[in-house]
Amino acid sequence: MVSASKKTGTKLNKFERYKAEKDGLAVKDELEEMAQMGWEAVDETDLTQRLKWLGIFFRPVTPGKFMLRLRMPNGVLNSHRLRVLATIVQRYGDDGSADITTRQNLQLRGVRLEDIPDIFQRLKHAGMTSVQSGMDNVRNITGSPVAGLDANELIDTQGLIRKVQDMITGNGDGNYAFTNLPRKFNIAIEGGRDNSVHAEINDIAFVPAYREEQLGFNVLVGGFFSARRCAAAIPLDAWVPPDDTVVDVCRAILEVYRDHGPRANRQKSRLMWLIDDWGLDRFRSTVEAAMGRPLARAAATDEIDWDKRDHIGVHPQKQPGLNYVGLHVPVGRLQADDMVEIARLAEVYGNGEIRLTVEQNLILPNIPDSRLPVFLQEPVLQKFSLEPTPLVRSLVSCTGSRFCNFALIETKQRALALAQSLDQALAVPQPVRIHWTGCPNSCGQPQVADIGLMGTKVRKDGQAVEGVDIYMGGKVGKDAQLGQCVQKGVACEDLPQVMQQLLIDHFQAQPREADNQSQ
Ligand code: SRM
Ligand code: SF4
Repeated sequence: MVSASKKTGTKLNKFERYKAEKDGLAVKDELEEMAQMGWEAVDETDLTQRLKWLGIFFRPVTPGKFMLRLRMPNGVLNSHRLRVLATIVQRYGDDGSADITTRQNLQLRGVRLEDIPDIFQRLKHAGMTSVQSGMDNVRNITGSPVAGLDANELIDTQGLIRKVQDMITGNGDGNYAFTNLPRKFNIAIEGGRDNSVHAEINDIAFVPAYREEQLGFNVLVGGFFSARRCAAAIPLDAWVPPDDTVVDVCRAILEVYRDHGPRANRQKSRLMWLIDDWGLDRFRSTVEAAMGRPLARAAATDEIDWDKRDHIGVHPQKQPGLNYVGLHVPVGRLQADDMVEIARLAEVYGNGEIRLTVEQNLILPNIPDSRLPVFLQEPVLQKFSLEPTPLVRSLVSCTGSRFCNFALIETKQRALALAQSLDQALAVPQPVRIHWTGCPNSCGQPQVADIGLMGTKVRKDGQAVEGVDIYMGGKVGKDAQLGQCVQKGVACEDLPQVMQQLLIDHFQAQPREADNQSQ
């Protein structure tokens, strides 16, 4: 591997400098010591930056109470794992909780550094890892949450996604080959027809496509969101069969990005900036050289031809007599008791499996028809509904100011309260996907929403108050496209009226009073 400055021939920014001084992954060997000395005594760069290589995030908003970001390849977990995670957060009382993320992953809250060595032992015994889940690493790899269950699926991606994760993370122990990328990196592998993964917003995405009657994947590259620029992924003009070639392509692209990606300016370091600089032909041929063999040209069309589903409610599986049931988890937040209860439901009614979705909800698969009537009476379904109201149903929200120091506004609580009150005020004929994000980093993906709300500060009556920029026009599933900013600087306290009008004007919503009068 070449050093970062030699790779680019440019002056290193402060992130590149500290990575060059000591690789982030190296803190793995210092964890016991850090746990013993206490977080206040840990070197500042190790504390606030390098620990993220292990998925441990110092939260300036709640010092001493860390966030632990896991990896959940394809969003798949099971009751045993969920219980292990519940017992971890349980010990932190009111501070302990978990969030389902927009990359169908889990983040634990309230974690203390002194407990990390023990927590990591437990994760390892349960076959889980949090390694390389933050900073300049490859994030959780997403796939269809109904992989292996959906009768209309084309390719079951679960095995491939695990293999790609194992390649990148050294089977979960950490892999120095990919711990110093120029920036974060996202990979998605879609096996269904509805683009459940938002392929277009990933640095690499595989989407199903037939080439010469063989089923495989077309490859897209360079999609990303950042405060400075948002770009949809573009075709690499490559097709791969659904086998180890997928792993090889990921490895080759990561090597090319690692060795040649721009590192001078963090705002211009994502993969698309390299592709812009080189042009697609040079990028593609360098990837081929890294693979040591040519790539097949892309199939003319892909098989993404469905609108996106949200998976909420009861759905028959391809296995006769079995169903998957999507539970709505309001803004993705789970308490320890919820996690224990969900693990119990998965075992009593299903086969112990649990899936997570990029809409921050969860799915319990493999529930036989015969057990459905009793399952549907379970009290916890009052909280995690199978029939949420239309605006609550499709709500997504990033972490916001409660835990994230980048946040310009509080998101999750506000998002839920507003959706609930709008659902009461309006009859909305179909779900409207509303995504909240607390700052321009776009973790809550406002650009894929029907209505996206991005946190900002606005001036109202001479005061700086919390507000949003409004995005509209995001289309998901077939012919996905990114939404655009349509209105800037709306104060949050004015949002109920503004949103009400948008829903009436663009989504056929009717005020409930009028609704009642017409009956
Ligand atoms: Fe994100 C940074 C949360 C998905 C773009 N993101 C952060 C940090 C780590 C900032 C920090 O240190 O506080 C946030 C942690 C807050 C916390 O305590 O939870 C954070 N991002 C999240 C999550 C949890 C949002 C959620 O509530 O679901 C998502 C975790 C996914 C996961 O499991 O790994 C999350 N972040 C995303 C996405 C969406 C996606 O991947 O589909 C994006 C936009 C897509 C992309 O990256 O291209 C996203 N996050 C960012 C960025 C801007 C990246 C850039 O190139 O500029 C940052 C800031 C950065 O990296 O400098 C960021
Ligand atoms: Fe934090 Fe901003 Fe990401 Fe929300 S969008 S989690 S506020 S970095």
